[in-house]
Amino acid sequence: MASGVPAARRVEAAEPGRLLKLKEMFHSKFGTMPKFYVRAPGRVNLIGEHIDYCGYSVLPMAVEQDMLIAVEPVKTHILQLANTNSLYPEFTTSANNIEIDKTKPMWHNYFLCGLKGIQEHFGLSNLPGMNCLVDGNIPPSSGLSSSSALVCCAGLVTLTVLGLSLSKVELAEICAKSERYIGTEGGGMDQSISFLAEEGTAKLIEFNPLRATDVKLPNGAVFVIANSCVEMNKAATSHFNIRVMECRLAAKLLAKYKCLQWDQVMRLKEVQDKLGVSLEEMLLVIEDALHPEPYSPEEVCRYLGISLKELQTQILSPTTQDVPLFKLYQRAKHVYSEAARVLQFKKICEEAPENTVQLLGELMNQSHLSCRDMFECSCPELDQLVDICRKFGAQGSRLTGAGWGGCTVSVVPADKLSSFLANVHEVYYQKSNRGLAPEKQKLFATKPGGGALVFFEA
Ligand code: ADP
Ligand code: NG1
Repeated sequence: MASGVPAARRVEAAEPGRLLKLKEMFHSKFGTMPKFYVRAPGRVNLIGEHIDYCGYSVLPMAVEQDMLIAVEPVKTHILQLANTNSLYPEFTTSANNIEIDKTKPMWHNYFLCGLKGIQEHFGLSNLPGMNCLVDGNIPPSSGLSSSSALVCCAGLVTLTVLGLSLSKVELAEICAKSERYIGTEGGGMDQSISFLAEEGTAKLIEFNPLRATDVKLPNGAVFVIANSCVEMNKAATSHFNIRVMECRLAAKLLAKYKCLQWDQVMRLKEVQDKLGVSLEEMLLVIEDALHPEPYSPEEVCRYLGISLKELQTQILSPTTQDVPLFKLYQRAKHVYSEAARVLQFKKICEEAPENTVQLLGELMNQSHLSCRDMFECSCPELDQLVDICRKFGAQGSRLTGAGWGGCTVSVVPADKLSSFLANVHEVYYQKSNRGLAPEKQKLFATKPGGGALVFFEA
C-alpha cells in the first residue's frame, strides 16, 4: 500500500451519488466491478505564479474538484482507459509499451505520464494491465491543474495496482518529473499540492528539498474562483515553455554578469543563493545587468560566448528553438518580485493584523499587474474579470495558474460574498453567453481541500 497516502476510506464516505454512477458506468463498459478508486484534487494558487520552475516557493491550496478513477487490475498486460465524459475517447494499449506522443496532448497521454513515472522509478519492465474509468470535474485548461490531477491520480493508481509504497513527497516528485513527458517544462507546484494538501489549510510549498508548511488563511475572508471561460492548453502552445526558457536565460545572463559559473545555473533562485543576497537586492542587480529591450538569440550567444547551435541544443527546449526574441529583464523582475510577495503573504497570514484581508488583497493585485505587464501571461478576458471582481467587492484579484486564459482568484470579505457572486455573475457571465457552464466550473467560493486518496470497497 502507498504509505503516506491515506487509504481504505469507505467508498460510501464521499460523494455517494458520483461513486454510484461511476460504478454503474464501469460495469457497463468493462462488465466487472472496480476494485478500488483513487482521487487527486486540482488546486488554486493564491500567490506565486510562474516561479516554481525558477526554484521559488508558491502558496496554493487544493480545491474540492478532482480527478476520480475507478480501477480493476487485470491479469493481461492490457491497459484500457475510458472516461465518463464523451469528449475524451477511449484508449487501449499494451502496458509494456508505453509511448507518449508529445506532438498531440491527448488526454490519455497525461495518464501515461503518471504510469511511466512509477514504472521508471521502480525500474519495471513489465506492468500489470488494468481497466480504468476516469471521471474529472476540474475545469480543463483553466489554471486549476486538471492535467496534474490526472497525472497524480494515474501515478497513485499504478502504485496501488503494483502493491508498492512511496511517501507523498516521493509521489509528488515523481509525478512532477513525469508530467514533463507531455512536453511542458513545468515546476512542481501542482503535483506537490495534489498529494500534500490537507483540509482547512493552504500550503507554502518549498522546493529542493520539497516540503509543505501550513498557512492559515484569515477568517472573515473567502477565496472565490471565477473562470474567464477562455481555455489555454499548455502543451498545445509554446507560451509556457518560452517563459521557462526566458527565465533560464535570464538566470544565465545574471550569473555571467556576476562572474558566477553561468553554465551550471538553470534557475533564477540559484543566482540569488550563490550571491547570498535578498530578493530586493536581486531586483537591483537586474537593473545593472539586463536591459528592457528584448534580446535576440544572437545577443544572448554573444554575451555568453557560445554558438547559436550550443544555445539551441544545450540550453533551449525543443519547442523554443526558433523564438526570435527573449524578454529577460521583464521576466526576471516578475520572478524576484513575485517570490517576495509569496513570503509577505505568508507573513501577513501568520501575524494576522487587523487589516489582513486588505493587505493580502494588495499583494494579489500587485501579482496580477506583474503577471500582466512583466510576465505577459494574462489576456483581455482575465484583465476584464479581475476588474469586475475588484469593482464588486474583492479586496484583491489575480489570474491563477499558467494564465493566457483560465481562472482568477479573488479575496472577498465574507459579508460581501453573496452580493459579489450575484454581481460578477450578472456582469461577466449573464450578459454574455458565458452563463451556461455549471456553477462549480465557473464562479464559486472555495476553501482548502484535502489531498490525493485511495478508496477501497467497504
Ligand atoms: P490545466 O491548467 O487544467 O492543467 P492543461 O491545458 O495543462 O490545463 O491540461 C488540460 C488537459 O488535461 C486537457 O486537455 C485533457 O487532456 C486533460 N484533462 C482535463 N480534464 C480531464 C478529464 N476530465 N478527463 C480526461 N482528461 C482531462
Ligand atoms: P497550470 O495552472 O496547471 O497550467 C502551470 C504549471 C505550474 C506553474 C503554473 C504557473 C505544470 C504542470 N504546471 O500550472 O508548475 O508553473 O503553471 O504558476 O506545468
